[in-house]
Amino acid sequence: MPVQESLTEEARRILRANDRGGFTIPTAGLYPFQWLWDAGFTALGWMQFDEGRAWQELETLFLGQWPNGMLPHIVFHRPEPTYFPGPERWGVTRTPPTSAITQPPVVATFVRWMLEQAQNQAQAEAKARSLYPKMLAYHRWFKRERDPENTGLITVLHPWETGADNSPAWDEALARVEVDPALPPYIRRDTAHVDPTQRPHQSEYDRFLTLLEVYKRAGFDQLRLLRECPFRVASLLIDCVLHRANRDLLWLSRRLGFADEAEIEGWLEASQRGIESLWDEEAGLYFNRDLRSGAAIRVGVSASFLPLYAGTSSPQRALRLLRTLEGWARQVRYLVPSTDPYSPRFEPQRYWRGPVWAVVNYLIALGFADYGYPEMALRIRQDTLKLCEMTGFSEYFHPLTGQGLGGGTFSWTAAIYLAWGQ
Ligand code: 2M8
Repeated sequence: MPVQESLTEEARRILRANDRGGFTIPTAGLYPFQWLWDAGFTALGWMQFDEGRAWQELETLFLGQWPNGMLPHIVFHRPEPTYFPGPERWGVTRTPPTSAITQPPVVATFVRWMLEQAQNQAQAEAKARSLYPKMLAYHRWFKRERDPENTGLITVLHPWETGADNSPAWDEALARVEVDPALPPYIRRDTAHVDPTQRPHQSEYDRFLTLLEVYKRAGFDQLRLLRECPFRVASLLIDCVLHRANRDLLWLSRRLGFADEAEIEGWLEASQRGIESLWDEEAGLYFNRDLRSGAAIRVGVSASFLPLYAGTSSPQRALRLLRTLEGWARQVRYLVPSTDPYSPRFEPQRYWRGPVWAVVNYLIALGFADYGYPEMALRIRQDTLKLCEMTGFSEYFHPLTGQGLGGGTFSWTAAIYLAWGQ
């Protein structure tokens, strides 16, 4: 399916309109700052028509990196009143202000791709070389502060870190977070921009905000939070994206002449083991894990297919995943719904509980292509492009009707259209 010229132009226009001078906001009003994994996808979009601007997106993102290596999920480059919680509520006294949690670490993988596809190789190599130590510090932080016992799985401390904020996978773990009776009052901003039926419930927001108070009380001490934080899960989105990012960091280390191979290979051995321990033979899927109870979270989500993107699956497991997704395809019109459409928790229009996300589709399709299933990869690509063509560059889409949901003129959706159209 060829992409439409006019829509390619429209997608570029969206990135330009959302450009705030060196960083791209996801969409005006609803998300007026720079988000970590959005910046990664957006850089891929910029790469298709302005390479210098693409590299700048990542350089700007790393301005928010903490001295301990952590790359925060939001960088508040400049004040904006339309989003909550902003920098005051996070209470991180750094310049630029940031949040205190991370997000799926897509960057090293995308830097590799950008280097591979750059027209301007000299620029790309110089940029990749200067980003490399920062990415290494970030990945070391994951290992040191979120998997100090080398279990092979990263401990995630907030649903926001997974990128899939209100996924049904987090329901029980989040329900165990007791809402802080002294939670400072707050006014949500998201529901002023988007129909509340497409956003998380208030009970979830109270817990999201309670977790911020927990971090502040712990002085953001990660090792202490690993013991004390009431929300602790292993997330396929984080573990699979990090595994692939470490493969690509290893590639970059060799390509650019750094000498970190042994260290990165050690991480990969552990995460290979960790991710494969999340397989469920009966369901034919990978499940997230509740790290407080140790139990599998037995609800299928789009991230359940990401071990293909990570590259940790065996061919047998890959085939089971294919069959599972073929089953889902009989229930919905557009792939890939963010929650198993057979699950009673499937809600086709509520944020991460059912709708289709172009960025996740991109990763899943790559995984199927890598494992020798180009038809499924093509189907996912075609569905994604069709959704954009039918209803525009929305934040997410209804898997049955194709209706565009959430915020409009959305950077990462436009970026995927550009990256996938080439
Ligand atoms: C959503 O998350 C933010 C919090 O980080 C929010 O709802 O306020 C998620 O979809 C996340 O994955 C995404 O990065 C962010 C910006 O697009 O929005």
